Amino acid sequence: MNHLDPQRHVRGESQYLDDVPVQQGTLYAAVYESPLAHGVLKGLDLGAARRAPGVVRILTAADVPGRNQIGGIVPDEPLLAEGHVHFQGQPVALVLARTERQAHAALKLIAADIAPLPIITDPREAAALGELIVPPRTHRIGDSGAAFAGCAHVFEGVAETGGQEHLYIETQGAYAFPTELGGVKIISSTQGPTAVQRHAAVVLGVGMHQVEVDVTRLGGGFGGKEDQATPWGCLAALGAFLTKKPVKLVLDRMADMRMTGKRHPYSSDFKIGLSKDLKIIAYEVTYFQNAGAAADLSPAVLERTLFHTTNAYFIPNVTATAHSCRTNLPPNTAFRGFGGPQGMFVIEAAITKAAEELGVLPSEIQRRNLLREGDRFPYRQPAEMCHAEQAWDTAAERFGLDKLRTEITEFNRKNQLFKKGLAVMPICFGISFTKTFMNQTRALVHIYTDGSVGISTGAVEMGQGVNTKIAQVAARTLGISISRIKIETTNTTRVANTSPSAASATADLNGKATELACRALRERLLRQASTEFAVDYEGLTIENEQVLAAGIPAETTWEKLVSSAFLRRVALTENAHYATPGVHFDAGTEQGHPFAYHVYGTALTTATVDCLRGTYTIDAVHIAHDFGQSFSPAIDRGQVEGGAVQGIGWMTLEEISYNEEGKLLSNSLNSYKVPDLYAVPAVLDVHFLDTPGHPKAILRSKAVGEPPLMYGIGAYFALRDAIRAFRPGAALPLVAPMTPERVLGGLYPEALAAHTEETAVAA
Ligand code: LUZ
Ligand code: MOS
Repeated sequence: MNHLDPQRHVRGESQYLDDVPVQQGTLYAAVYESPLAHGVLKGLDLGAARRAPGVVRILTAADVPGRNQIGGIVPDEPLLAEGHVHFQGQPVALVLARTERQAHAALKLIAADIAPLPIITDPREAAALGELIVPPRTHRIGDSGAAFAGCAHVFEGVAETGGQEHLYIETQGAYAFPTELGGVKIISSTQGPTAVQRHAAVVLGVGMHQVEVDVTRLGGGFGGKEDQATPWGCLAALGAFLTKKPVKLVLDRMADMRMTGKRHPYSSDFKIGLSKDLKIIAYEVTYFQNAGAAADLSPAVLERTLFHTTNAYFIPNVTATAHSCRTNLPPNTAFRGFGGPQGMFVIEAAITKAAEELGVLPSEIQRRNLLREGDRFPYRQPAEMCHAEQAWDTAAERFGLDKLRTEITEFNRKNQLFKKGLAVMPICFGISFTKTFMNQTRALVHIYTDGSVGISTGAVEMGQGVNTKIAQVAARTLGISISRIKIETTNTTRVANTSPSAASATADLNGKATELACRALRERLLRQASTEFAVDYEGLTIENEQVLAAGIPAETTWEKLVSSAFLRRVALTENAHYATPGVHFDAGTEQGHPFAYHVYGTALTTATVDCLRGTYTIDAVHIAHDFGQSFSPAIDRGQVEGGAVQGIGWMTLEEISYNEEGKLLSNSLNSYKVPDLYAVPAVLDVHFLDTPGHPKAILRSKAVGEPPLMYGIGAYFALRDAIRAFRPGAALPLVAPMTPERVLGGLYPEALAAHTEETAVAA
């Protein structure tokens, strides 16, 4: 089964937000952003902009009829700035004009009077000043303090990871229409239609039933539209509500990069203790998350960091404390992995540091400490149907870990100016929203009288192929061809109170709801047939659109079954509710069973560094991945390949840079590098592990969205390994991304230090 969409994409037939035919009278919106990262907003001069050609109206916080508040977890985020500004790029005013060009031209005529306040961009500095978004949280198992005393080896260090720009190909935007009873309909490029609906209702001061949100598909999300599609949806809705005209708001690329939050950078302290035989006995870690200027999803991201503190390892004594630190940057947000990758980088950094100090291979420590069946995570859930060792051993054998290592050693012995490196990256990722209540959804299935089927769920298609998977689930369950099935737009009036399409759980949740609805319909149709033909219900099935059983006429097709059921007034619509069973978590004790299951895998990464230039290639990534029983192997393979490359980008090329004023320097694709065709490893091997899947995964096919991103962490450590082949024994900082500059600094620390000094003197 191939993804249903790509042919339409390539022909230009797929409808994105910007392809929606424009209605007559549409006004175009543009956002006036705070030019300063922190200050008191004393005044706003809108006079000249109001008089500019085409400008119809300019909206500020004072125009909000309901509450000027879009904070989700913490109500700390105004839709439009009020009293203070907290980051550069914060929306302050909305210009509505007859054309997009006129709206943007008017922005230049607006002046804000802002009394500057001190700017914080560093999370540790924020923490020292008590600027925390929520109180710190600690996950604890065993007694790490006491355990260190009994350790043969103890190492400490600092690890840092940078942000990451989502770079969805379709930028943020929304198109809102006034509706007749004083409500709005919003076409939104969002992963969370209900989030847009809920916040728009608050902002407009109306009930949620007055706000309809509709999503056809997104040109990428990656977490960037889980929460941060909301401001643009609400702003367009506000414009439409107040002017009674359709309002369209689409961010251009640079505005999107400036105004939206990114993956959270983290700075962390770690301490790791090992026994003589390299068992990890104790681990302590303190995370400082750079949350930006408002909570957004940061507390949930922080929580997932804690859940992934020990990655795929069993550690009996752990103390992990996490701080969400308020800084004057755009609020950072969900990004594929959702804090998990940040936590996993630190344990890998700790293991690598320990290995380097002890003169052993990191893989010796890694392999010896992998999770086994029944081992408890620090949050007490046991590892069940655990494939950590199987994934590692399969990768090692199938892809020849020992041989790779020998080849690399041999290469490095023969070459002075090029060095190769290798890293093994095991992953373990928990599947479910960590907020238990979010693990629910619904599917609404209509069978039409001609036998065609329309399905609505809470799932948003963003390129990940969820619509294809849902159609497959329905086709299998009903016994019909996939060509009869249409997956409808995601719409809040058809399926209400949905969670965002996120947490890798979308196909599981919405697939299960679809399966339940289709089972109920199939049962109803077959009961009807059993009555009609006086045959035993138990013996009936539908296969290839044929109703099969002794005593059933051969011409009893799906279409006949449906039309005769309709004539006998059998309901052809079903609405099913699915809530993941067995998940729970107590944030008070920090214990429970938050995940339906875990996904495992192992990647072997090799890289070559040009030791004159600091440039490098990631040569090969060999992955053994736990898909369970994949029923869409083409889609699933694509998710693993794309995830791995996105992870490599985060760990190597992609460097978000703000200056001390909180101004984004990496503000375009000239200054922000993402993996392109040339950065993709020449070899990207994905092996499907032979695992049974999990009953809580849809048709036992495991969630595949986020876990593979963390294979990219291997690229960082492979590069580090290559640098240390050039400079044996080098003590390198554990700071990501490993850009060519950092590689050069690792190869020639004295030269780089001298150069930095010279530049400083020259400046
Ligand atoms: N979103 C969320 C997520 O709200 N909760 C989660 O646990 C999560 N995990 C991954 C990605 N998005
Ligand atoms: Mo996501 S980080 O699952 O929106």
